Amino acid sequence: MGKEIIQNISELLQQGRAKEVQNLVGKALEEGISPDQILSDGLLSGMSIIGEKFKANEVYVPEVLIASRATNAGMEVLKPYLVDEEVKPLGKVVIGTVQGDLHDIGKNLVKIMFQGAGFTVIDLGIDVPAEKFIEAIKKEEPQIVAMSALLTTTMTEMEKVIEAIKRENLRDSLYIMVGGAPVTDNFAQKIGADAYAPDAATAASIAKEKMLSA
Ligand code: B1M
Repeated sequence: MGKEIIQNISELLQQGRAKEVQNLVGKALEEGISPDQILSDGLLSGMSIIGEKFKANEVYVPEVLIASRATNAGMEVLKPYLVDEEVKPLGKVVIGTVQGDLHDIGKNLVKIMFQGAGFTVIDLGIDVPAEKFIEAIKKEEPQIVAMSALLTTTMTEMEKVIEAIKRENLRDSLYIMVGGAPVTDNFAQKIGADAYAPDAATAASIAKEKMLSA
């Protein structure tokens, strides 16, 4: 039964049926299926199938977009189960997808994992220019800045944000983390970030370790 629901979540998500995905995620939780399993085998696995089809030109941007909306809708239902409200606050994170980039599923997942680890997260959204990062850093005084990029053409924006942070003399007080499919550890080092994380859970655990050792 559990396997069937998970399979249905993945299939409905690929069809972009957000409301039904939300309902099924709720039902799966009621049936005692773990939030982690719903996330990885239902939502992310469905999104990854869409990604493969997109790459093979079997589906196009509109289909990917509605599937993404369904993924984000499903993640909203899961969020309270992935975030423990009782966790002691660890610090503040400013997060955003860099300028020119509209991908937000990975960024949203990183946000949820940060919240789950006890961070307060200020989410600047997508297509965030360097000036907006600077403005938020000055206003919110976070310990961590996290940037996401999904395109090879936008990952270079991360360096621009870091340069702007340095120009504003804010670099020393910040731990800068980067991630997203085209980003690598090498790239992170090259642009002067403090850490690269390949996935959302690793991002949260690196950030947590950093705060606990500070
Ligand atoms: Co786009 N897209 N897309 N797309 N899209 C990719 C990224 C692509 C790889 C597809 C492909 O061709 N195979 C390709 C990029 C090629 C490249 O540059 N190398 C691509 C392209 C080309 C484009 C357009 C240019 C297409 C077009 O218009 N012709 C266009 C660009 C728009 C723009 O941004 N300006 C575009 C548009 C879109 C949609 C809007 C339709 C939609 C996004 C909707 C949304 O996000 N709300 C979309 C989607 C959904 C994808 C794919 C299919 C899925 C991305 C995703 O959400 N994955 C993607 C193909 C793929 O990745 N297989 C693709 C699931 C998500 C959980 O993974 O975001 O990688 P991800 O996050 C991971 C890690 O990377 C990490 O944690 C997460 C997992 O735990 N992580 C971080 C992410 N951010 C982090 C930050 C951190 C740490 C870790 O900070 C510390």
